[in-house]
Amino acid sequence: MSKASSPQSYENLDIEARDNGVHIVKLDRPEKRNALDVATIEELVTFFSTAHQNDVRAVVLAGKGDHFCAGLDLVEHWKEDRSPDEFMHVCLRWHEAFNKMEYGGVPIIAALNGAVVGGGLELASAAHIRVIDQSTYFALPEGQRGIFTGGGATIRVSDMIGKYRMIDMILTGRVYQGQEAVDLGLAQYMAEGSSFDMAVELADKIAANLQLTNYAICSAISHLNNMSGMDAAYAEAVVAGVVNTQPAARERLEAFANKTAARVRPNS
Ligand code: 1HE
Repeated sequence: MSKASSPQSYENLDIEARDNGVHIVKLDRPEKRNALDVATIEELVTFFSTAHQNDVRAVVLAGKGDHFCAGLDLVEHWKEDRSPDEFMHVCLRWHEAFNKMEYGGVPIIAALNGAVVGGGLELASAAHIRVIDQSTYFALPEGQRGIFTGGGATIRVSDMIGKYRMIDMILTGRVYQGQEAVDLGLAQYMAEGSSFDMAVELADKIAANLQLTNYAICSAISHLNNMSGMDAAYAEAVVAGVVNTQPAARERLEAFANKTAARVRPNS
């Protein structure tokens, strides 16, 4: 078992390390529909801050029970009766966790079922790949609850579906699901069976890539997207300079040159 999955460190996450380096990370408060309280966010910060150095090769992020995540723990928030600066700091810890996910270099595949709402959608949107199934539905109920998004929906959800669709979701509570959700960009895959099984299949495939290549894909692309075109082109060349000359890539290039590597073919 890797350090990242040391059982005594986590109470709100259930973590299973598999032999190929894929880690299954499950939100573990199904009785509260995996609502994100302060303790869960801190565990996400810890896990994703150390995932790369702990040799985690890919993560399947899921929720226990019938719902991926019900968003902000509204009961905790209500009971704490937070001041503005206290809640600002709560949100900054969410950003810490979600930025570690998006920029941390470890591929994250979110296996989404049931409700993926409010902060649950913000969490899912920090993953690199989202897989849904027939049970999954997305919403931003903040408008109805008298609050606002604080975990990056204004950035990542509007990036996925466009600013005005995101505004509509939060203003009206509109729910998206099924193929429509995929077509809009809320997820890349719709599983015929369970989203979890499909996410594991994808993670196994991804974990077989070279780790430095995956690191660049799951870190550099997000950074490059924040830059001006000129700077991004320059930085991309620097990243490619490092990644495309890694010694481990030579074997794969040689296999291609020797015609033993698989060719790219259309889907049958
Ligand atoms: C919760 C939460 C929660 C459930 N915080 N405790 N998010 C929302 O507005 C979504 C609120 N939740 C729901 O709409 C529903 O709970 C679900 C659709 C997700 C699930 O429905 P259901 O019928 O299966 O469960 P339930 O009976 O509503 O809830 C079961 C328990 O989970 C119950 O606790 P119990 O102690 O009474 O058994 C609920 O209180 C608890 N629970 N959702 C706390 N969210 C950084 S800003 C981000 C802003 C947001 O995320 S806003 C979106 C908030």
